[in-house]
Amino acid sequence: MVRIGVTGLARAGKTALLTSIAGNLLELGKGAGRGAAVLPALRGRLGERAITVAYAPAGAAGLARFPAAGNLAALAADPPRWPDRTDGTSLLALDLRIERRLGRMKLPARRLRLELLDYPGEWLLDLPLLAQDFAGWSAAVLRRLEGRPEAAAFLAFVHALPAGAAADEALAAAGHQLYRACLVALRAAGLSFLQPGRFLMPPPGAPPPWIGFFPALGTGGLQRLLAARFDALRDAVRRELVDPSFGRVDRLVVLADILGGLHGGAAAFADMRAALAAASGAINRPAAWLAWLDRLVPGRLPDWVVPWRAGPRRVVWAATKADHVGRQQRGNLARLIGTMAPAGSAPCLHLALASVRCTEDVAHDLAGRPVSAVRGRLLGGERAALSYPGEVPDSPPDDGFWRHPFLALPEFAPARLPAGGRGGVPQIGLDELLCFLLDDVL
Ligand SMILES: Nc1nc2c(ncn2[C@@H]2O[C@H](COP(=O)(O)OP(=O)(O)O)[C@@H](O)[C@H]2O)c(=O)[nH]1
Ligand SMILES: [Mg+2]
Repeated sequence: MVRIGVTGLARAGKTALLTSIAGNLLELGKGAGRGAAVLPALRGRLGERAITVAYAPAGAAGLARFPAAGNLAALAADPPRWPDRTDGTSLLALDLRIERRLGRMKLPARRLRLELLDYPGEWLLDLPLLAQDFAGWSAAVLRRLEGRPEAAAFLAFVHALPAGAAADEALAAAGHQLYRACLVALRAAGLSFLQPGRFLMPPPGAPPPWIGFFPALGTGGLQRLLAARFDALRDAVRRELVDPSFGRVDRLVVLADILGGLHGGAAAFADMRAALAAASGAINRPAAWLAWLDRLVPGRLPDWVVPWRAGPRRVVWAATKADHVGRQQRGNLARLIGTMAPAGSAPCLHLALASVRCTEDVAHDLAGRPVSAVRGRLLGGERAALSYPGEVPDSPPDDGFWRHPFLALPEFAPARLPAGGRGGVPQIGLDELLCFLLDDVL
């Protein structure tokens, strides 16, 4: 079994990616002639070996099933529609059967269960908490909030707290409400580095006992109460990482709408950059402190630390919705995410991805010079529109860039599926992504 976690900052395109993976793999499995144009690199990797792909029977994992068939029907509709928006976690499970041969002799087929877990992006930003203590985390958060209008009410509350305030449930609850409201407002303003992510996307079921805290810098009983709850949240995050239905992800795909961040302006982009840096730090250095513990008590560490100590075996950082820019710009986009989320020790791929490609590349004449633009149908219309949002920088841009802000990113509608669906879901980069993720098991 291969278990791939798919996560990303909000609205980054997780549903689109899982849907496109299902659509293209199912089409690839329909065999020669049909799926010839689908995922050519993966097809090449398989060589002469035939492959069949089917949805795996439900019920195995006790997780909601990803609605792949319904989503694919939306893309195949006339006119095509984007799949419905969903929150929460779900699992896409596919059974692959890959022919095996020894020379000319056929061996029993290889069976491979592929599980893709739609992991809330908000929770990704809770991983860095594992390496922080409450005081350090609070100081960092309060620094980030300083000067943001959305945080004014919460900051006023925190600054008015006496340093030695005693443990008081009403105070903790009031502060928590204000902090949560502040996170919601910041998310609405387009920011993504919002911690704890579980305040915005709580786990299913009754509110957990750790929920009532907020970042604060005191010395008294209240501070100790808040810190204890922060520690309880970290324990919950740790437990989840090894939950049999939820954790034990051995490959990870992290999606980020970098183009959206560029479009959002200097502050939104800086926030996205900080969020990616924190996430990649947590993924790449799963636990320097565990390596240290390891030396102290070799072979004695409890089971839960093992997968996390190892970290994911393969990591992909993908800049999504890359069909908003022309081919030349997509190279820069992949390099840009590479500088924002550097590789760790595990094999790592940075790429520009469009899970559901909505546009075609066209050369556009800009003041007598050809630039690489794209053309696609706008959402809610029949009209094809041309778009040239500007140059994508290949590293985080300096002040000069923000003086000529990145132009609008139109919302495109999905294109009609080529060859009545027999060409799979049009995409950019998906073939490369799957080859990389599955390279060692194919
Ligand atoms: N042009 C384009 N838009 C995309 C693509 N993937 C996602 N989107 C847009 O982003 C929206 C959110 O994507 P979704 O997959 O629902 O994001 P999620 O919240 O991470 O699951 C979609 O409704 C589309 O409008 C893509 O490959 N190309
Ligand atoms: Mg989704």
